[in-house]
Amino acid sequence: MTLEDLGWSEFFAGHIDPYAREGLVPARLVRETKINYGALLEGGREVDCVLSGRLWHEAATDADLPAVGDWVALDLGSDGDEAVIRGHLPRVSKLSRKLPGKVAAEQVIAANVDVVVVVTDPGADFSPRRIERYLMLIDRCGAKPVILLNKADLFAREDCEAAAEALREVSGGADVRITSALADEGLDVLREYLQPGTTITLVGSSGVGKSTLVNQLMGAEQQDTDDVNAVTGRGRHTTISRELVVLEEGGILIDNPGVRELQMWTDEADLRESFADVDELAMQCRFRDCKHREDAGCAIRSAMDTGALSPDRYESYLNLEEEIAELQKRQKKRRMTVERRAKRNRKVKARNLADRIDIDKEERGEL
Ligand SMILES: Nc1nc2c(ncn2[C@@H]2O[C@H](COP(=O)(O)OP(=O)(O)OP(=O)(O)O)[C@@H](O)[C@H]2O)c(=O)[nH]1
Ligand SMILES: [Mg+2]
Ligand SMILES: [Zn+2]
Repeated sequence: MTLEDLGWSEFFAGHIDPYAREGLVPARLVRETKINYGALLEGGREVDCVLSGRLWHEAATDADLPAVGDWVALDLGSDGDEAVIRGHLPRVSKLSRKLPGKVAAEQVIAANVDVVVVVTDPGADFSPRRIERYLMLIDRCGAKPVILLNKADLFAREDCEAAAEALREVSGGADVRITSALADEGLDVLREYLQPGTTITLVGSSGVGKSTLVNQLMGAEQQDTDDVNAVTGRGRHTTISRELVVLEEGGILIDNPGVRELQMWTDEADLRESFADVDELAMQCRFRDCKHREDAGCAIRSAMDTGALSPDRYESYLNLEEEIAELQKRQKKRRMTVERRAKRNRKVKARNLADRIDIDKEERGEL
């Protein structure tokens, strides 16, 4: 297995020299747990490794820490030593989202990905609005989006087609395909994208079949799926960590745990940009403060009447306004918390300093 098979390119080669001179070797992160990482070396050997204290301290935010898909410079040490990540090569792309919860922090789902496959089904998971949010994340990442409506074997053909049609309305030209991971139907689209050195990551709700798709493409049971879990009775969330696998025929797949709470790591400008066409319409409304609900002379609603704007997209647009407000509130709160903390730290430091002076005075017998 060459470095190129693992996704290495001229871009990364352009950053490795200073590390190579120190005897460090390039490796791609394939696994990430709370305590360590797994990395693939040229030739295909996988090693456990830990992050150097220095890299940890240098990372200003969690998003700066190495993630699955990243290229790193490894210190293999001598036999028996745990390998240490001493360098983190720049990324060509990163798929990230906001962390669950109310803290405005970014989480990198996968680094250096070329294609992001969003998996859903025509049943309970189906939600064009959620797909729209995924597409926004992917758009920021710079990767190519592909949408799969999986589990086609469980639904009538016309229901699958109708669902696919509804997704095509919001997909902005991205490939929307109907698949059955179980029956190995429609997976050719992924095989097409799986060229040697190309990295594909799969995202989507838990249970939609991401790991089953990976297994099919690998031609072997490698990733844990729901069935395994049914035996251990540990609920539906089967994939616990992000895992990168290299296929024998070429191509790289990153499986992900189901995203339960997809939140956008984005700002108002991004949100607005993704709805530029609707904004354009809004400027043609008769009233400048048009709420696009009951108001007379609303260009957005008349565009819906003529079918130029789909009701779903309108609904998303209305909800996104609320979401922007929410986002701003959270960001403001975070700013205030950070400021409060900084103030408290300054106070503590000042108090410690005062104590220190008192102790010094005491020692000198001045108090
Ligand atoms: N009928 C049918 N079942 C499927 C299909 N794909 C996956 N499944 C089943 O759906 C269940 C969940 O599949 P997984 O592959 O574990 O789902 P996942 O998306 O990896 O889920 P998480 O790892 O929890 O995010 C398993 O029981 C699969 O056998 C399909 O195309 N058709
Ligand atoms: Mg899984
Ligand atoms: Zn209007």
